[in-house]
Amino acid sequence: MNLRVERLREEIKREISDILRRFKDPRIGFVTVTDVELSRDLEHAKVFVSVLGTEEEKEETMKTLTAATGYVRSELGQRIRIRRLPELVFVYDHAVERGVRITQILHQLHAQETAAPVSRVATVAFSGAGPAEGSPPLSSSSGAVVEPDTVLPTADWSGDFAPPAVVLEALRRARRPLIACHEQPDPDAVGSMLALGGFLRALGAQPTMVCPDPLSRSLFLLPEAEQIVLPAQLDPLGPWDVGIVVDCDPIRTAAALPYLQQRTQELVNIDHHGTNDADLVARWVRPEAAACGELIYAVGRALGVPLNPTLATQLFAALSADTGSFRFSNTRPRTLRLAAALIEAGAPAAWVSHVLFEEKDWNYVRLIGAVVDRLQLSPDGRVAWASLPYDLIQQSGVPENELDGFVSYPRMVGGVEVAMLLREIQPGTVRISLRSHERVDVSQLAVRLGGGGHPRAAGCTVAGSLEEVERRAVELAQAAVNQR
Ligand SMILES: [Mn+2]
Repeated sequence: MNLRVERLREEIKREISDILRRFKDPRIGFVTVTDVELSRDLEHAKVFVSVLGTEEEKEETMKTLTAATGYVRSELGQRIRIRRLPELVFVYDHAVERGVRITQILHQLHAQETAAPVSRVATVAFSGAGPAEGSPPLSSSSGAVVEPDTVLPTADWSGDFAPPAVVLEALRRARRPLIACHEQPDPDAVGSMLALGGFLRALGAQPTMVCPDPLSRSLFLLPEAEQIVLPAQLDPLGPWDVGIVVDCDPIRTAAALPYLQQRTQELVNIDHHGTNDADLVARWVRPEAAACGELIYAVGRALGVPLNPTLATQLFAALSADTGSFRFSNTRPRTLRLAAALIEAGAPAAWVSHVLFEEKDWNYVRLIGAVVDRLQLSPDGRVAWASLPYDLIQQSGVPENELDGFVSYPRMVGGVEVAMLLREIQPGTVRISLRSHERVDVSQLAVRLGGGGHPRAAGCTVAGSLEEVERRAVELAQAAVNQR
């Protein structure tokens, strides 16, 4: 991190501490700002806080802080001279609490004058002998109870996915891996990238994670997301040995691809898109996987790395996003078993669902109105779409990387087989999100338009005016529906 950013981070931390100290709201308990993390584009800042008090007091304080975010930011704006102040988000710092708890356990042990060593919490291995489901929580011989949220059942439920040896060998060899995902990242891409980075770090590697586009606010909230860099920030961080592409064809990392090709000795590709036909030696593509995160989990397991709440949260976000919160047809029994295991390992399911899928900002909710207003339906009622012109998107204030979700409105219409959201991301360039209900393979539609994806969810970016591209996409979709 450069000096200017480091200084800004320190300044934000100091000023927010001071603003909170002067805060006279009785619902705010004893708050300490423990850390501040800035996103690489300086658009967002995570403000980590710890709160002294009961669970209820902590919860109340966090709610109040969240409600006061706008006020704190405007106060901050008066104290810090910067062209654009990052958006703030308050995050409860569990790490501090865990640290306190470990200290307490150590104190207890000391008081008992026990010489038995305490193993650090959060290290229950994936495989090998572990507690059977339903067994009592792990406890050390001295009686210190290991946090129950770190226990992972070791039933052999993910046996369907075994990474090929060539992939595992490349990952084990990697000392300085460079991990990349696709443009317009989604939670599966980011969660997969972060978890893989965590697994490799546990093996002693120093991974760099790069995303071609900035993260949305909700993605930035995922643990460790602040470590992800933009392609323009890569140079001083190299060199690397192994390049790893997750959740996409290497071509889809367009902006980062030259780095991967030029600066790494070998390329590994882990993906679940059926349209991924990259010609690589170390390639593992399993379209049956609901999310790339499912494959990354299998990688971690095969590498023998212990799971912890951070990894579980990243993987849960991946799984949850690509299954539409476990509602889409790719939700299989094994998907839910993996989700259950991740929750047991510490993934906060309700929080992930809330920040990733429910909570939207004011501009976003207002744009829903415009999207619904622009819904169109084919005469036979099987194709529904909405087209968003460039000016509308600009005026809405909603970042392009958050628009994909609006495809759920045409998809909602009963009887519709193919749903599309078209948006003009630049004059003359249209991005399309495609969804199908149960028969049409929209990944094939996307391929014909120069994109790719899954049978039920795909996307592409097409050159042309919004009207032209709309006409072509609707024609293709209608033809695909008629064929069935
Ligand atoms: Mn995916």
